[in-house]
Amino acid sequence: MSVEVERKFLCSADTLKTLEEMGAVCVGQRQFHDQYFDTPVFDLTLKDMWLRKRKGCWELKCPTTTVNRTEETSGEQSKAAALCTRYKEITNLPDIQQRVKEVIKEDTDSETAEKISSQEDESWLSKMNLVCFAEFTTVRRSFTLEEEGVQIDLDQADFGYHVGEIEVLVPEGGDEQSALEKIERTAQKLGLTGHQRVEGKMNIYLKRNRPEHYEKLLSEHVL
Ligand code: V4E
Repeated sequence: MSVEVERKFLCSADTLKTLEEMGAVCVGQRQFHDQYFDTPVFDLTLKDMWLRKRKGCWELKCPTTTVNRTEETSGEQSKAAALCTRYKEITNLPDIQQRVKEVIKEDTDSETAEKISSQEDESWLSKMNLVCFAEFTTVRRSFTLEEEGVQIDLDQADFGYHVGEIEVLVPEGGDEQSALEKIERTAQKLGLTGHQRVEGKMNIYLKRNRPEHYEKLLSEHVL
């Protein structure tokens, strides 16, 4: 299970030119449709857990338990870290079902719980009371900056939001501080100056389409 360390940024008219000038290599363009699931009372997203189906595969993003080691972190470093998100990504379906079951266990009777891990069809969704709350299509152009080992994605969502992200995948137990430093150097090369977190596609989607869900996550400081 890897940890995805990521910083989002707003694209400008110069972004493509800057990527080329800094030696980023375009590794392709792809399109994918995401469907996100939660219970009607937001059990997963209130815990900052994001269950989605993308290209027929299930993925669960969960917060990491890693804490910043302040004695090793300067003020500038922690400011840079605050602009980044870190999530574990689980892609094995039985592990996803197990994790989800733990979170919503109060709502799941034991008979259902036993059956969950053997479900190969999608009936596990209704058994756990999971419904789709967001779906959208993204066109993504991806670039790599080989000397840093970072990926830069430029996303265009079908509801009219354009956002970039600098991403480093850290294997379990790997060096997250070094990932943050790579992201910071890449951000400087891209000329990013903002000191505020840039909103992701989901923030914008929920704000526009699911205001009640958005307000709840905002009031609980998830978003
Ligand atoms: C983690 C998360 C969500 C799940 C989607 O994550 P995101 O990285 O925004 O989507 P995407 O399509 O770029 O996924 P990838 O292809 O990189 O795996 S939805 C909301 N969150 C939480 C979150 C947050 N609190 N703040 C920011 C800036 N982003 C995400």
